[in-house]
Amino acid sequence: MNSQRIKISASMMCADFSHLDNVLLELKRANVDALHFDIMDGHFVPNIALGPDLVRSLRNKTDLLFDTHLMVQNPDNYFDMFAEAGSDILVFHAEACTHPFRAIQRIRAYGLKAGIAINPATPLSAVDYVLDQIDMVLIMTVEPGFAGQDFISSMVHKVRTLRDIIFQRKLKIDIEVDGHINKRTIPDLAGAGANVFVGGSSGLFIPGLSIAEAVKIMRDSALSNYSC
Ligand code: S6P
Ligand code: MG
Repeated sequence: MNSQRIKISASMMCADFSHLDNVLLELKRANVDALHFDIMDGHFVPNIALGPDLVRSLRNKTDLLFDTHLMVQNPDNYFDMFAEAGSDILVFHAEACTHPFRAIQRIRAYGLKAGIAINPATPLSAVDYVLDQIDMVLIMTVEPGFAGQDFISSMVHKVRTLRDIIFQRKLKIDIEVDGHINKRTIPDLAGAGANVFVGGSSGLFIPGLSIAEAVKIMRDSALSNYSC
């Protein structure tokens, strides 16, 4: 098993914004692999969150990988601003994008990695034809839009099916899971083949637990159950 494939991505929407410098320091010390930026436009999802200014201001402070999750309609309109702000991977939703091949080409033209996200009720067939073009599939394990929601357990089967397809086609694609990711849900997800885990209010930013302790719990659960 390749332990380097396991990555913990911190959902910045769930961080304490009144102490962002400290949070960043703690995340770095805890050896998280990436910062996950939830971009919400109030149309694709019924919430508004984060924007390019936050991404840009944190880009000056850390070299962690920036994982930008675009929960927006017409994501193509936002690639420029989030590429310029300092994202390393741009992840757009299959449901929001009419021309995914073109979108991927545009992301690549910025020299960035490309990922596609799918909502819980969206079948894997939505990404089937672009699988050999992308670096990551993000399987939403809650409906996008809010932190603190219940896990949709049928997503474990979706992850396993995707892992099998990736294996059969001999592709190298990360499988990211996002939504109620914590020590209770990671074992099944890692066992099914997920390797990038977004830590939010239930897994990483937990009152009474340090970020370092929370990251260690998440990583250990993933490492001891991962099956690729
Ligand atoms: C949800 C968003 C997520 C959340 C994260 C919160 O729309 O894409 O990245 O920030 O899921 O974590 P939790 O543990 O509160 O579900
Ligand atoms: Mg997200």
